[in-house]
Amino acid sequence: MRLILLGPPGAGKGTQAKVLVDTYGIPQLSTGDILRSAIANKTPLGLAAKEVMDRGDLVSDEIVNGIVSERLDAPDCKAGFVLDGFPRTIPQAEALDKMLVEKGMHLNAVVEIKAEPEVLIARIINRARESAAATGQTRADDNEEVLRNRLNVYRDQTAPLVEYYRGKGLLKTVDGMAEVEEVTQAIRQAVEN
Ligand code: B4P
Repeated sequence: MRLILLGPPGAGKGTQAKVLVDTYGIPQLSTGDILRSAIANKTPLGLAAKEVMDRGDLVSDEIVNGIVSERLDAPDCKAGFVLDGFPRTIPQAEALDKMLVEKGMHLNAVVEIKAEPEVLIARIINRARESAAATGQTRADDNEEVLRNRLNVYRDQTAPLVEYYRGKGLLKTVDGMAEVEEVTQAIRQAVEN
């Protein structure tokens, strides 16, 4: 099973990817998690990405494409994967198409998780509150001002991927505003049909 989860910030890509890992026994490839881990470890990649991510902008296609290409070569990706947060631009999608051909792989489905902006804002604010209460820390990009920029970036740079994948006959759309379990069921139904 080779899947892409597409959707605005807070739609539940990360939440659902973790469930799909257990359901299908495939790894989650989250570019957001990989970049945050590089920032935490203060690697050169992390130093380059931090300022961009803190503003809610996108890290360069070149950097992210390199990360994904390398990750797809790992043995655990042979049987499949769920891409969470990649691709996020048309050039990233085109680069992914090329990588998959070179690696002899193909996608089974691209799942768009849809949710309204008010719901997304409420979820992210809630995540920030819960994280602050539990650990005393929040993601630098989990505040309302940066989130509004992330939503604009999604509309301008990522939303065009919906038509890109519809054109390839791969697109499945699910309602991301339902309960987590219901969204999981909808995704399973969409990709298994
Ligand atoms: P990401 O890490 O991808 O994260 P995200 O946009 O916050 O979203 P996600 O949809 O995963 O939300 P989640 O499940 O956690 O990106 C962060 C940044 O990294 C980007 O802004 C960019 O700078 C950089 N980046 C990443 N990939 C890149 C790329 N390819 N190119 C360039 N830059 C890149 O859900 C959010 C909250 O909602 C959680 O608290 C969750 O519990 C809750 N929730 C989820 N589903 C719910 C439901 N059904 N009901 C109620 N609550 C729900």
